[in-house]
Amino acid sequence: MSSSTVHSTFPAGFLWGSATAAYQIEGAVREDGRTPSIWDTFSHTPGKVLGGDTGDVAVDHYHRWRDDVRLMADLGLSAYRFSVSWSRVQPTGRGPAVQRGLDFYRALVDELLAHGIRPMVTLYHWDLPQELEDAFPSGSSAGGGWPERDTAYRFGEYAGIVADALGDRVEMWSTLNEPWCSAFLGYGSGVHAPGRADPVAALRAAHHLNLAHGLGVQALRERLPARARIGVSLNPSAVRPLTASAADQDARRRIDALANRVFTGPMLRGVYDDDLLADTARITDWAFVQDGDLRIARQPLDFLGINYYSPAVVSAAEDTQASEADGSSAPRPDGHGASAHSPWPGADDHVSFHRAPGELTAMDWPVDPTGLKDLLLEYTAQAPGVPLYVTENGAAYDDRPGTGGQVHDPERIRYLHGHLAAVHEAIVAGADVRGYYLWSLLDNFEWAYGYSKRFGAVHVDYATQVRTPKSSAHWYAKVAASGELPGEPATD
Ligand code: GBH
Repeated sequence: MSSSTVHSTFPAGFLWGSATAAYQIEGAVREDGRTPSIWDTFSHTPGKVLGGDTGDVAVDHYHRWRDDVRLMADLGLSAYRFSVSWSRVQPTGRGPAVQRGLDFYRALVDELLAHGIRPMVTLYHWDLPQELEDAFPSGSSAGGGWPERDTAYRFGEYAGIVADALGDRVEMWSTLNEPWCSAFLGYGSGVHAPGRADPVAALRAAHHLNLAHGLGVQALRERLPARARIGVSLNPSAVRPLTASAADQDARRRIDALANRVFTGPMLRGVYDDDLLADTARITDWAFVQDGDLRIARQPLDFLGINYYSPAVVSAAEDTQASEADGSSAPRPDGHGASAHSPWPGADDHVSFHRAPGELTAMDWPVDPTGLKDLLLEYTAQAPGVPLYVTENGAAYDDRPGTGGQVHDPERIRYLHGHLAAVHEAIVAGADVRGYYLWSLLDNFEWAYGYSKRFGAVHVDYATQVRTPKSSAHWYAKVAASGELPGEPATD
């Protein structure tokens, strides 16, 4: 590739940020009127999270937010993406807001702005108030939550509450983080909260998340000043066929429908594609989609957020023996490979998953930045004129402090370098990418993996809560300060 003297210069004004999510960092789960979310319940259910870890304390950000903002300022970051805990600001998921909950986020935002850091608020990063999951609006015996239409309307109201509280000081708003995970890991495979495993519930959840997104955008538009920028963060799958055969290409098409177009269809085009409806026809007739829903889901967007970690490789279904042989069917808590239940309604008889080539991170996710470039160019074509942000990208490695206390993480520097180079290549090829949010600012509660996986640019000693920027944080700070990516990662 390029020699170390060649630098890639990012556009002026490009945002250099980091990202977090409420349940992964805040802790203080019983303070100031907060009530349990589905992740509190799930993490306290034995066997659901590795090591029995919970977000009860997490990295204590609810008390250490001032220090954490200082950390970002010291690193010279210009942007920060965080999520609001719904059950902290509207504990039952309906009715009046709790002022102390809102005050926390107002103070956080003011501190960010005082340090010249632009906040992006994500309204929903997977932590539904438990009371909404327990509500049975249509008399369903399985439970409420996202499979129920009412939840989408509750989200619209909640969006209005947060907009009223923060709209005078926050410009960038994202409705949902990765609705695929909420729907298909939460209600399909059950490896995420609320841990239900029901393919129909997963598809209903996907639809009601699309509806919630639309209602949320409407609520924000009604309240926010014209300068506000409203979007959504998706985790599109960079899905590739194993071979060029027609059968493998059809497997790719199926997963593209279930991973990507199930959200971008309604949100960008106001439709569920015919092939998605046909592929899932044996499971549901989609009667839960009511007249007008797709018009609501399709709202003009000011940006699209792309979260990317790793590509996926699929083929036409093989016999089980073959897929076991390449390790692709080992049970994993993130939806990769076969779990007891599938996150791919209707696709299992048709599709096999394979590990993409490349070095593996501590999640066993292959490192392949070309997937990010491909997605940025694909969504440039799919949403012409809509600016893109990489709202999450990063990697887990087994980081430990050395004898001097420093945390040396050259693998993460290489990962970030490769992916930032891919972003730059996409920009050169015509993608309008306006910023990059590293996942994550801090080591934190990595969902079903608990505290066993460290994604932070800043190391956290969970026993003492001491924060130590890793070498990748210092490296990223230099890139952010100069707006230039060196030709080689320079990991020492
Ligand atoms: C993000 O999820 C989350 O937004 C963030 O909270 C989390 O901490 C971070 O990433 C790291 O995990 O196509 O079946 O093979 C990303 C979760 C990881 C879910 C890859 C889909 C592949 C599923 N995604 N996974 S599959």
